[in-house]
Amino acid sequence: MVNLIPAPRRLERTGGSGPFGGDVRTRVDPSLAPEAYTLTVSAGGAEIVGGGEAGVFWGRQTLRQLLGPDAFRRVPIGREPVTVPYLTIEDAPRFAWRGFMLDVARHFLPKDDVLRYVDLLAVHKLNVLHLHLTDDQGWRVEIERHPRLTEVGAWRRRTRRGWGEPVTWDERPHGGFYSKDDLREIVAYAAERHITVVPEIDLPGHSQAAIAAYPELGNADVIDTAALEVKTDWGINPHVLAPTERVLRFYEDVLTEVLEIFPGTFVHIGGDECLKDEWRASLAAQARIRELGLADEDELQSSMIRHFDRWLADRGRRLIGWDEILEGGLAQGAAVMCWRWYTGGVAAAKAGHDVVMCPQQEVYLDHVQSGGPDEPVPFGWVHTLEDVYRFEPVPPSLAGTPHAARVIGAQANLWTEAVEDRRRVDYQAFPRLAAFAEVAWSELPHPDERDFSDFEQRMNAAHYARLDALGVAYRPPTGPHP
Ligand code: TNX
Repeated sequence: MVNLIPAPRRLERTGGSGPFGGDVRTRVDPSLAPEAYTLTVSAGGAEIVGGGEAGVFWGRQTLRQLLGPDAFRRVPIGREPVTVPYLTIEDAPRFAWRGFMLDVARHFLPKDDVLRYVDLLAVHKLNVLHLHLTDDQGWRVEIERHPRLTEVGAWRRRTRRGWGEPVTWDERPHGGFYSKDDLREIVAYAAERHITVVPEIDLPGHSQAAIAAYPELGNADVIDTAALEVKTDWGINPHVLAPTERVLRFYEDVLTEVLEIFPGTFVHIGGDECLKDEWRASLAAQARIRELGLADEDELQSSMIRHFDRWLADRGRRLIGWDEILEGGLAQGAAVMCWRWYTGGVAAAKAGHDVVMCPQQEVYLDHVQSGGPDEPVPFGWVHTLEDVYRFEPVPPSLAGTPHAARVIGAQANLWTEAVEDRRRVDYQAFPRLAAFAEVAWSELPHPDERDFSDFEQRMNAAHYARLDALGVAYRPPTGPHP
């Protein structure tokens, strides 16, 4: 049986099957789209023709799935030869941006675990790894010009366990960070697999770890910023960056070093959940509003985002941010990552901005995957495997209009407030990331017409066995494991 995930665009069985001797011929045919490929398996071996090296690589991933679950082990375990079905596949992705966001700020994930996720994305033909590198609870990227960001900002005293009640605390300090070379290694490893790593430096909210390291970054005329520590619990935080020139310069330093590590086009500057109360109370912030001739605090945030939009554009890069960057006016070349339902993404697409859809109502992998009492991370709305399979990145208000092309892709986000280690990451990510990958890659029909039982059958017949061979601690289809 051929149980591919994600499903290819066109598959034709050419009759019969036979032992596979490992003979794979590859070539590039630039008349195909760069990520498109054709794969032919016959008695003469396998041939992969890719539009570019990326297409060849995705073709190899498909062939690997045809070789059976043991092809996903680190070394052969001697069950050769494998029998492969003879067939022709023509395949190409629906979306250019097929992303997965890993929040390594709330809980630090060691470098090896990140590299392993790069491999898991490649298996599923996902091509963007968005690393959420900074937040209130931790700063995870070494910045040589401002060493306290990691000396102080990468460590917190203790951690509030989970979300909601009951409140328990882990009294052990938690932390860690990636050296610049660690991140260069992750970027290079991903590039070998045709995956782009998008760094996120979240500002002006979600920045308490930076303020704890450098109190002058905060609103020191409103609160005692020197008393702030790296935040030890979760939620939306009133303590945000000061909207001053000095802070802009500091973050230019940070981004200069970030650009040295990450060669990709897009740089994510966050922009989400910035409470404006401190700015309302701050004489410095109010003076800045007057100086710049702005109407209000929303425009003040927008002026910061516009500043970095221009700054990045001058360096040949593009800004992407959470959909709050629409408030107070969106910077010219900015792309929007839409997490609050589809609303901001639709508005941005209609205004001619590129959009990545990742609504929290659909594809937040930190949310529970059943309504049962035993889910180990009891947070958020229920997103079952089937719910994720029925996620449609292009909402009805854009479908069939010229603006639909502005939706350059989709992303599944895994926040880690309550996700403490790689085992939990696996549990929350899988199997739902496999369903997401099919949504992002395959041309699926309207959500109501999607054949979830066919997807489920491919999962049960083949894909769980692949995940087993890969050592993924997924949520079993029979229900939660502790
Ligand atoms: C909202 S999504 C956040 C994150 C939280 C997440 C929890 C977004 C841009 N901000 O800071 O971790 O909800 O689901």
